[in-house]
Amino acid sequence: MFANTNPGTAPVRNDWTRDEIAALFNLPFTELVFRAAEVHRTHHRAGEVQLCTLLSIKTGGCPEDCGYCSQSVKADSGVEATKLMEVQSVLQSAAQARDAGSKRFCMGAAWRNPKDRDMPAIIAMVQGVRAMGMETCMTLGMLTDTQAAQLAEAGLDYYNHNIDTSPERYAQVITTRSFEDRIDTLDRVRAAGINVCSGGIVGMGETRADRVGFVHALATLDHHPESVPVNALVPIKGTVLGDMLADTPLAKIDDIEFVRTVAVARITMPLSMVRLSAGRESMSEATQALCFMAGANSIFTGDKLLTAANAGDDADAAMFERLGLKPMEGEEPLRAVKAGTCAA
Ligand code: SAM
Ligand code: DTB
Ligand code: SF4
Repeated sequence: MFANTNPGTAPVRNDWTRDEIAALFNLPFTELVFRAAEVHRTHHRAGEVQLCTLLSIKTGGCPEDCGYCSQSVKADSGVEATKLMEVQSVLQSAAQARDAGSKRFCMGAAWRNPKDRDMPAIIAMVQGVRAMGMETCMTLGMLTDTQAAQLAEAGLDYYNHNIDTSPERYAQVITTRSFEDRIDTLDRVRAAGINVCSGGIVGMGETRADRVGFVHALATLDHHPESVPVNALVPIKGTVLGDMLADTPLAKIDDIEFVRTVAVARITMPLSMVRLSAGRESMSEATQALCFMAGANSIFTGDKLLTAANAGDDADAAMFERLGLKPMEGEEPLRAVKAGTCAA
């Protein structure tokens, strides 16, 4: 499988086997990061990282039981449930994000699925944020075909819907929906012509084989997600997984294994944006630097994610300065084609 040593002419593959992905994970660390960096440089401007901002437009009270999430009604996390924000307040936050240098605005709602009565406000948010010149992303739970079409019509750039972990482990993390439900929504989003954003969480006490299965599930989709967030679990007190990690600290994933996951995502999905998402607040700059070397090219800025703390703009500006990184102006600049052979 490694016969083609020129990543510039390597085809974008959707036929990865689990053995091949496991072999990537098993490479000596520096070799793995080197290969990922080669792929990264071939398809992206490696010194640039996209700045994105997250906003929770509807927080808490979610009927789903995702074991990592502070917003589930099953979690005793102290997060209070709110109503859907007013469109104007969302647009105000978006304008602040744009003024702070963000190029992408991601809006998240703690829903199993949006209700049809919510759609006019959601559509107005997408249109308003787009009109500010930022890329838009929404994550609202499961969608019907009609809702996906409405979001496409509104001009939504990306829909985020994570597979979160391997198909085998899914039911241990979430019981109120299935892995297949997740794939069905991704198919609807794709069919509606919206870019797909799908990734997951590393560090939930899963095995290496689960991380292989997680990347495999994404890298064997007919079209790779254009955007792949890799979150490090933020252990939140009162959630099943947050409490489990507090009791068994040895289950915490080590930084090198996290970087390996980023690198394998980069190699197997060469054209995708790989987003270093949640968990940076407790990550050293050295680990983040390794993630950027291994192909991550997006971060969430600001001091809050949806409910959890984030690194903060000052810390990020200082890190960019120290590492010589530049904020990305336009997205995916070297991406020539979306599928098929990519001779960059
Ligand atoms: N309700 C929608 C859904 O589940 O698709 C959207 C919001 S949900 C909070 C978006 C994603 O955030 C989840 O799929 C998960 O990957 C990530 N996430 C949530 N809580 C997290 C945590 N404590 N640590 C890391 N990632 C987390
Ligand atoms: C994603 O994969 N990570 C973001 C975004 N998509 C919506 C969310 C991270 C949430 C972290 C936990 C919290 O803030 O509650
Ligand atoms: Fe609800 Fe999304 Fe949190 Fe799951 S991850 S509990 S669906 S908000």
